[in-house]
Amino acid sequence: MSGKDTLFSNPQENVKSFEFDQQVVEVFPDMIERSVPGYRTIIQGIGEIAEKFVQLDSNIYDLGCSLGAASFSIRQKLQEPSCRIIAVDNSSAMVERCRLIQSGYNFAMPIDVLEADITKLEMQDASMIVLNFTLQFLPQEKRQQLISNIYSALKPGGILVLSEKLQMSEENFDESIIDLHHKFKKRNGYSDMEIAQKRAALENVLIPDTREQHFERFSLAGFSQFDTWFQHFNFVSFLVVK
Ligand code: GEK
Repeated sequence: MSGKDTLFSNPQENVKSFEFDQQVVEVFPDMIERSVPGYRTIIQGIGEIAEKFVQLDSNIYDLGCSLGAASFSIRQKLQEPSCRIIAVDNSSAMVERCRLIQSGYNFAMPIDVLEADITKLEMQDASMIVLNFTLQFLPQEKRQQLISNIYSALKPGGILVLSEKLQMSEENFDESIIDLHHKFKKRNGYSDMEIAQKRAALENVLIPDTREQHFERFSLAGFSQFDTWFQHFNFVSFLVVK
């Protein structure tokens, strides 16, 4: 059903800003797998983390769900009919395909796929909230409010899993890690031109924060327990407990 990502394989005179549109939906699984180091491990880990932390009679939110890979992993590990997964994305193309994919499986745990802006979403009674490579696409000034909303929506002992591309605090070090990431993409079949054009398309669209910025946001929201559970180059996932 999904194809190979060749979206940036031809030279473009003016590279347009990246959007999660129908073209991206068609190649999304290949794109994310070849671009994000550790993506598959993180998706699997999200299921394993759910098994440990999800509470009975609670909601699980997958914010910026794309095609629902994280929701799918949770549902595979946790067949709990008293819980409900709410998968949310504001791209109608993503939501439509996500609904199609998820409807093909018959799991005990119900899933609602919503087309909505996660910065305006009302959440409650949650024991797990996933932001898997989504926060980095929000305007920076909206990020604290979302993390604080997540804190309020979580039950005591509930968790946030936040995966992000990181910016290293020190400039030279950041450049070295970015170079390692680009070599990772090259090994996965992307050409130098594809890597450069994708980088240009993501400029001002994907804005990474430093680890310190993330930790400060968690503290400001009220969280006192958080740490990195996964990192590969500048791609990281944090486990944050209320
Ligand atoms: C995965 N989590 O495969 N409201 C709702 N959705 C949004 C918003 C917003 N304000 N802004 C961006 N998105 C997925 C991968 S992709 C990451 C997440 C990537 C959505 C956007 O439409 C896209 O589907 C998703 O966030 C980011 O586990 O492609 O690098």
